Amino acid sequence: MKVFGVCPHDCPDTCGFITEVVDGRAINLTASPNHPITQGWLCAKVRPYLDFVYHPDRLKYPLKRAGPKGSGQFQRISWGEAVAEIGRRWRAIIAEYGAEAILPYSYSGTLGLAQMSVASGRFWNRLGASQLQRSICCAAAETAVNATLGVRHSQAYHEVKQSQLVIIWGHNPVSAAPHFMPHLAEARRNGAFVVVIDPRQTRTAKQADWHIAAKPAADAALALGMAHIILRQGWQDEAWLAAHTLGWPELRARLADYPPQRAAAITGVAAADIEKLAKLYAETRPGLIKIADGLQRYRNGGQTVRAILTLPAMTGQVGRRGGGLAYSASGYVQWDGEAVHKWAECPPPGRWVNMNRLGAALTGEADDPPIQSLYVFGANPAASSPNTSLIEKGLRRQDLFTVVHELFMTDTAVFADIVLPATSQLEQADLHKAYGHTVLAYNAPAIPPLGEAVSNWDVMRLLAAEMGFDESWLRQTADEVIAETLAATAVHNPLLQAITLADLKAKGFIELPVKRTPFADGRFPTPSGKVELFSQAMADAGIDPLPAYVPAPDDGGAPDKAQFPPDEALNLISGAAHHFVSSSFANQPGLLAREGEPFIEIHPQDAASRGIEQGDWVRVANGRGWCELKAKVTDDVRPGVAVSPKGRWGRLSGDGRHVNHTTSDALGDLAGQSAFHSNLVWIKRSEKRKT
Ligand SMILES: Nc1nc2c(c(=O)[nH]1)N[C@H]1C(S)=C(S)[C@@H](COP(=O)(O)OP(=O)(O)OC[C@H]3O[C@@H](n4cnc5c(=O)[nH]c(N)nc54)[C@H](O)[C@@H]3O)O[C@H]1N2
Ligand SMILES: Nc1nc2c(c(=O)[nH]1)N[C@H]1C(S)=C(S)[C@@H](COP(=O)(O)OP(=O)(O)OC[C@H]3O[C@@H](n4cnc5c(=O)[nH]c(N)nc54)[C@H](O)[C@@H]3O)O[C@H]1N2
Ligand code: SF4
Ligand SMILES: [Mo]
Repeated sequence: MKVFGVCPHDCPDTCGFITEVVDGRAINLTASPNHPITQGWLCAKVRPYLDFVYHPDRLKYPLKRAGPKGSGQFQRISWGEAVAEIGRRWRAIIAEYGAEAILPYSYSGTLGLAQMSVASGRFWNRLGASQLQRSICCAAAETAVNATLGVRHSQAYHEVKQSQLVIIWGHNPVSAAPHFMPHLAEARRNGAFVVVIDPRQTRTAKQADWHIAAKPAADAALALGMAHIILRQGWQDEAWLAAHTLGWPELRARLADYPPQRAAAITGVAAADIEKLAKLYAETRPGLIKIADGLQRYRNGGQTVRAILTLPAMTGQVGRRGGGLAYSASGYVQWDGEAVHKWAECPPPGRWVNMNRLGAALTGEADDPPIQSLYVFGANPAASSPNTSLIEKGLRRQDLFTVVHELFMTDTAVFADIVLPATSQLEQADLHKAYGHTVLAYNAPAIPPLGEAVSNWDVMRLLAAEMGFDESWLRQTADEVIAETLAATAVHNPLLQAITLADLKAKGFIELPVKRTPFADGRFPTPSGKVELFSQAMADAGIDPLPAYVPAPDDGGAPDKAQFPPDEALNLISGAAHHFVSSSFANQPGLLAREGEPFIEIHPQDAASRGIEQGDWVRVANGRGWCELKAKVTDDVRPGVAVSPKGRWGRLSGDGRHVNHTTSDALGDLAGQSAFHSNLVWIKRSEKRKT
């Protein structure tokens, strides 16, 4: 038997795959040959997917804690016992503190409609739990793009072949969006010039015609410096600006603040190079600027994205084939909010907890009421969320009742009072839209659940029954949830109007009939109907309505200075690892072997001044915490910058720690965005660990 499936992981490519099943066991998993994005190949992470599904460490039964929190001592219990215990504890918490003392925490283990979106919505609203502000990844960029263009629409990957210039700005598609790369290669063969702007010489930068290693968090100054030059030279498209933008006169005045010398001082890019880049961008049409989310994980990330958007607007390239901005396609389909959350039937009581502040929230910041129970699924905050030391402190609280629903005994699950076993994508049904493209795809269950694993949505149904909730929308199967949401969304979204669940099941995937070039009609769903260079909505919210460069400080402070050499701090960037997806897969032996030991890249100058040699174990520390990593001395990073990819599990590292013990839980400038890379660290050779 062959079964159509969809990769559920947090990746814009949302690939199609086919599982071959014999006697209830998956024996082969291959790329969908005719999926328009996947085109017959899977990335290095998901090719060995059956090793992940059948990993001997898969959790197969519910567990109850049988030792101190975090000790990893558990005993097996039945599902009946687990659900009854959760109900008993929650009823007591609700009686004493109210349901808002319960916090659900989920994010990107799967991106499916039923198993993530609806499983994070309906039951929790019915319960009246605290709302989670889901801002760990892309909140600032989404808010910035929506405020400026009105919606997140992007051309298809293959349309890059129309571009003569491609600026990949703070994005590493070789690792993070691999199916874009063959199209970029073809664009280059057609003569396109490719620029990568990144403080690190990434795998993507190594393939570019020009790599510009700007300082971290300085991109707004680079973009506004380029805009200043374009204006000075009169290269802007005044007619387009007059017809299609709001706030050009105000922005024009603002650009006086960004002469090339100032932009050069902020960015560390020579003024001559900024001049050259501005000229290249203004003269090479069409020119595509492709961004993702890495470059906005700073305290100034929202303004950074607003500043970059001035460039396609000034040159009149928004809506031009092969030009404009490629960010995200997530705006084409927004699942009907009512079907997902049932907000009208169960209005949320109103307390929001920012997911980036989990440690702070658990240790007192959320005090009305205090959080007495945490329910984690599809997320691994003790590995992936910022300021892990504080999260661990919260998870150790004796009076916190923690439930973790997982496939593996993660850094988070090890702190749970109750662990519930989760199905993998091969064992559950779901519907997937993508944030990188517009193919909608259905994932059919291919094999029965391993052991007693249960899917996220099916656990919500069990918990609803335990809590005595009898709404029909808490009893539906995943397929019924999908059919209802699809139909409710189609009422207001013409792209879905002809599509049914039956079609999706029969075909596996359906390409949505989107227009080839976004904004080609010159219409923007902003309040003014124009590209909002000036945003009144932002002004009303007390935010600078014009793009600006604002510094992105880290006030986390230094570690005990007496123990560290007196050098300057380095700015530590912790973006995507090539062989993991966040912390997912970072326990797979084959992928761990390919990624190598947990490392930190530092520039030879910075290594020399600290007496650090190639391969030394180093201690990386600041006021929030520390971890030990192996030094890779390399000029792939600029002086003053260090790089250590995200995703490692403390449980699998010699020191029990990882890079998020150092990262900041301060919030960015828009929408409560995470600021992982606004992270100053001090580094010295490890006294304990030798190579
Ligand atoms: N292999 C792999 N793929 C992934 C993921 C993964 O963990 N591994 N994660 C997935 C997720 S959750 C997401 S959100 C996406 C993210 O996709 P991307 O945004 O492409 O990934 P990142 O590596 O976070 O960031 C991209 C680049 O931004 C650079 N950068 C950091 N700071 C700055 C800066 O100040 N200026 C500029 N110009 N560049 C900067 C980093 O060095 C990095 O190379 O990828 C998804 N895909
Ligand atoms: N230092 C640093 N940290 C970062 C970032 C960074 O740039 N730097 N980027 C951040 C970003 S962009 C993101 S999106 C977050 C992601 O952070 P998270 O959303 O926490 O993602 P993961 O760490 O991959 O953890 C997902 C967990 O879900 C589990 N899982 C998978 N499928 C299912 C399922 O169907 N059901 C259940 N119950 N569990 C499932 C997996 O086993 C895995 O343990 O990480 C952030 N962390
Ligand atoms: S992680 Fe991305 S590239 Fe790899 S199979 Fe999944 S969707 Fe495709
Ligand atoms: Mo993300």
